[in-house]
Amino acid sequence: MSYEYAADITVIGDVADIASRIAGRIPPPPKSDLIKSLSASRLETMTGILESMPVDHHPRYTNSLDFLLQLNAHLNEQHNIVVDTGSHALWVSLFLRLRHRQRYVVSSRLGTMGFSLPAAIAVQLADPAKKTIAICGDGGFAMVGMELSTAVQNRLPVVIIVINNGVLQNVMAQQVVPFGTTLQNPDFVAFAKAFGAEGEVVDGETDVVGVLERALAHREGPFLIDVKVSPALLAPLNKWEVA
Ligand SMILES: Cc1ncc(C[n+]2csc(CCOP(=O)(O)OP(=O)(O)O)c2C)c(N)n1
Ligand SMILES: [Mg+2]
Repeated sequence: MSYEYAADITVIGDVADIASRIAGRIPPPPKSDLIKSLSASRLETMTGILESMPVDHHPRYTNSLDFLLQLNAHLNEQHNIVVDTGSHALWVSLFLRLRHRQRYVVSSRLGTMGFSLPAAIAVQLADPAKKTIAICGDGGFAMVGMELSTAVQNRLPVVIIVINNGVLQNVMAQQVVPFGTTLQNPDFVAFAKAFGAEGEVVDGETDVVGVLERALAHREGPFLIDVKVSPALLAPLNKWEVA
């Protein structure tokens, strides 16, 4: 409460309960010029991103946008989604389409790297009828990868999507001279298999749909997808931060 800004009125309780009680008392906000300009600038930004995306596909890499567009087509109301912290989270917040009232769990302003795998384990335990999808960076996954052990022991069918760009990109993009932000990663699929989980790589030559179908159909335990992304592909908002 009042973590960053002092609140005039503080209400503590269940969000659904509070929101439903005050919903009828608040007049709908006027479509102010500010809101209109924000939606216009969002559209402009997204169009700019789409137009600037490289169209030639690199055999070693896919890109976050291509992958998310395919993922969108496979997610439905049977999936809960957990997102980590880093530039991959910017791609997700812009391009993952939530159309089915899926639960979407983030650490939000806390910005906790390594959040998504343990959180996905908790969500999977709390809502076992659905499948939990964790989306994380290679840096964040490396912080908590040992948690795969818990997921395997409990046969939790979580899907862990590691957006693997070989860098701590969210930090690197803000450095004038890159320092301490490149990662020498293990083979994440071999790592997952060492725990008894399943795993597959997605690069520029992979049949992404095939991998997604196998991952989403897998019921016996965790399935890790190692999505190889170029370290040079900047996330959409980084350019604003360094400007
Ligand atoms: C526990 C923790 N340590 C450090 C940070 C600062 N931080 C924010 S994003 C980031 C890099 C994330 O790298 P990665 O997980 O590979 O995601 P990418 O930005 O490459 O998509 C860092 C170090 C943080 N948010 N949380
Ligand atoms: Mg990374």
